[in-house]
Amino acid sequence: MARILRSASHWGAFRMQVEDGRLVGVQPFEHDPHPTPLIEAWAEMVTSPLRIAAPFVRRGWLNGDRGAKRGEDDYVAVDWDKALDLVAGELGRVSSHHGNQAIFGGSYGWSSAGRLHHARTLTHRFLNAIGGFTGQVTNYSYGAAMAFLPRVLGNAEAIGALLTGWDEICTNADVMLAFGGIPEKNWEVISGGFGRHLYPEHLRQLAESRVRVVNISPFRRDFPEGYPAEWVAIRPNTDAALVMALTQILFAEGLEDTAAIDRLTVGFPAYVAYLNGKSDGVVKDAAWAEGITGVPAQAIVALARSLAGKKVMLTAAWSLQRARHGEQIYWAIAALAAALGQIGQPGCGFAFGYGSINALGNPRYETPISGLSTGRNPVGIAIPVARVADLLLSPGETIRFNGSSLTYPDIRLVYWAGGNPFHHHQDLNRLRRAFRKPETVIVQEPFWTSTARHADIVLPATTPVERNDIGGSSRDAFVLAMHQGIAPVGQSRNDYDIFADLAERLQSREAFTEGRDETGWLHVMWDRCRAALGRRSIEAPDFDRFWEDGYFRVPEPPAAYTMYQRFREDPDGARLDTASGRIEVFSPSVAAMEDPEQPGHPVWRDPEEWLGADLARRYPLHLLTPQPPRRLHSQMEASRHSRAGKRHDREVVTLHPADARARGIGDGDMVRIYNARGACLACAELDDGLLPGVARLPTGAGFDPQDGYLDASSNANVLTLDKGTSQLGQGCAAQSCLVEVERFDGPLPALSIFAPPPLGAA
Ligand SMILES: Nc1nc2c(c(=O)[nH]1)N[C@H]1C(S)=C(S)[C@@H](COP(=O)(O)OP(=O)(O)OC[C@H]3O[C@@H](n4cnc5c(=O)[nH]c(N)nc54)[C@H](O)[C@@H]3O)O[C@H]1N2
Ligand SMILES: Nc1nc2c(c(=O)[nH]1)N[C@H]1C(S)=C(S)[C@@H](COP(=O)(O)OP(=O)(O)OC[C@H]3O[C@@H](n4cnc5c(=O)[nH]c(N)nc54)[C@H](O)[C@@H]3O)O[C@H]1N2
Ligand SMILES: [Mo]
Repeated sequence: MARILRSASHWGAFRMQVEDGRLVGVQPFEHDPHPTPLIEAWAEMVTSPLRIAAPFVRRGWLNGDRGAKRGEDDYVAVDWDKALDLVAGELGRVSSHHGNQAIFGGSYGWSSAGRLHHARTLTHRFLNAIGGFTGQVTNYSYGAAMAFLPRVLGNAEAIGALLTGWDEICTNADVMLAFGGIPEKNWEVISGGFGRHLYPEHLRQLAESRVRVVNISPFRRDFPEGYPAEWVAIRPNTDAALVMALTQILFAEGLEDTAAIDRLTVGFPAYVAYLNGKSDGVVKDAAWAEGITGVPAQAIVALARSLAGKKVMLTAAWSLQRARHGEQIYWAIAALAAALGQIGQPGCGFAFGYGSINALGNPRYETPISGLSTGRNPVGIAIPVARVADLLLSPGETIRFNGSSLTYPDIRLVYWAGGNPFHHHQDLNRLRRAFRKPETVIVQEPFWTSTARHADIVLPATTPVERNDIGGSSRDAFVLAMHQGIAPVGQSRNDYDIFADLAERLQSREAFTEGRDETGWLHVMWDRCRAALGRRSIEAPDFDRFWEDGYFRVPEPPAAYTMYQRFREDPDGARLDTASGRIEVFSPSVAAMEDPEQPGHPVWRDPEEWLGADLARRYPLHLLTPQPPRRLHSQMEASRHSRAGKRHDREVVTLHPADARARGIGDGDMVRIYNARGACLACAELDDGLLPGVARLPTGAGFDPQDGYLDASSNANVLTLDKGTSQLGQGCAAQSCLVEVERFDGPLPALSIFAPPPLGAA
């Protein structure tokens, strides 16, 4: 019997139907109860016209232009030997003339599922093998929290690791406050590939439980329709003020849990003094919070009182900290949970991101599958990911980051594989200027993305269905065999092989490959996984059997898990990894940064671009740029499934009917969204479940720059703010963004993003 061919993506595992060497269709993984139709995009997209057919070099670069026309030029096909010689030559030149810190290889991005062929990991491994590079730390998802939360909680597990289980919440909690809701669209994906979409089960369990759910968000549909949830409509970026008022009320009314505060935290008095206005004369009470959040004071008081004495779970979407001063909301939530007294009690306390990604709150599978190590970076310089444009534009400038100083090196060469900065970064017109600064930009990609169109040398990479790999995530029960279904499309090659051949040219092949090829590494990866399972007394088969079976299922662990339970039971024996061993409501190490923005406890700082700003008179709508429901970021944007969510190939922007009426915009009208940084086009959808004054435009549309200002497509990041969350976290602050919207009656400009750029003859 022919083996079933299987593969996996960040949006789920699937089986491949291959006929005559072509991928003609896919079927969902048989154990996935709720597969997403996005998996069907594979059959369509692997041979899409947007695949990069061969290695290409930008014509102007070949003729000596070092960046001026980057992003506008045509491309010339070259053979692989020539392309690799050019790339190796440039790496060697920059390394010997300027040092390896002049090579920027952070290469942020999700790339593809599959742990071996993870392009970003391989980029780092390769660049380390040739002497290192300037890298990137933290991430776009929760960078602000990731940087500073360890100072307050001892680690960053509360954002991404194994969270308090849904079972525990549904069985034990009375109330769940969900800041940013629990939007079902985000549960399509997990990084690395996975077997099961379980969110509808969790949601049903929640609906059938007696848990009172409160969705605190500018958007009612952030909690799925048809499920019981109260909606508290709040102005974007103001949640910290609401949480501070809730905490202030608990203390003012003597409702706080003094015993838990004493046992689990340090530093409450300084915070309470601030809440009571001792340090700045402003009492952070309900009336104060109403002025900022738009939530009526009476409702705030009622909400605070309704929490006291109840078993409460507090959660917030990751989006809340992708805003100016986004650190504060997470810190304030941890403090509120401490004041309520239930941290570590079954199903209670706080944890971030239940609505942000699939599998948070699953049982603790801890599936032990991992890929290659990146090795050590001898350069030792890394910027916070979202400071990429600053890095390129301002060599020599020094910034503060999480208590340290960092000076930007002078970048001469950029190498990107597995990410799309012209999707993920903010203020793209500025990023475009930044991308014109280095001497050489190398991009390795399967598709003609906006980033590939800003490269000098473009190397075509395979997709997962063209190679063998092993996928999986620690939060899901399945280790997944990923079989090669078809031959590489066009002249594309695996990232691994590209790097191995480049390493060869730079005398580092052995360091990169350790003498192994794809098959050799897959055996090593499986054997490590099998050994780790064995240490937990879980028996797994040998490689051949695993490969034939197509997956291995990790047995169900005990479901009950609540974060901080051991710490609560024994705060001295199971100390947190903070300076005090406790939750630091006041952090001496943050206070010692002498940053005027950070007194050392949670603090309200106005996010500058928000509905309370002076700028809102000119740009009166707060633009939220959520994750797209029909794709992963920019991936598969050109597929039928993604395009079916567009109108006239533009994204849908959601507006409140009153805001639309005031601007003469009707449902289905085309609009131009603009601010001082840029403009783009979208199609209006009216929804009275959105707070007036707010607009929502999903990310992930291609970038089709016209004139340094207008994007002919709907890329939200031409509008967003390119500024760190603060000197503490330096995270992405995309959700702090004001815009104006007007009806667009003109003819729609032609889009170039759904066809390759001009490809000329040499
Ligand atoms: N305005 C705004 N912007 C945001 C956000 C927001 O909320 N608002 N969210 C941010 C967040 S959380 C994130 S994580 C980022 C995501 O940003 P990215 O991760 O950069 O976005 P992707 O579109 O997933 O880019 C992955 C790229 O890898 C390529 N790729 C896939 N497989 C392979 C492979 O095998 N080899 C190679 N070489 N390439 C491959 C894909 O074709 C794609 O171009 O966006 C951020 N940007
Ligand atoms: N389908 C799909 N799912 C995805 C992704 C994808 O591209 N496609 N990307 C994945 C990735 S990389 C990540 S990091 C996660 C991100 O997960 P999140 O950051 O949670 O996702 P968002 O969609 O940006 O935001 C969730 C909701 O928060 C609300 N919100 C925004 N700002 C505020 C605010 O200031 N206050 C309040 N109360 N609410 C606010 C918005 O209405 C939004 O719908 O999503 C993952 N899931
Ligand atoms: Mo993310």
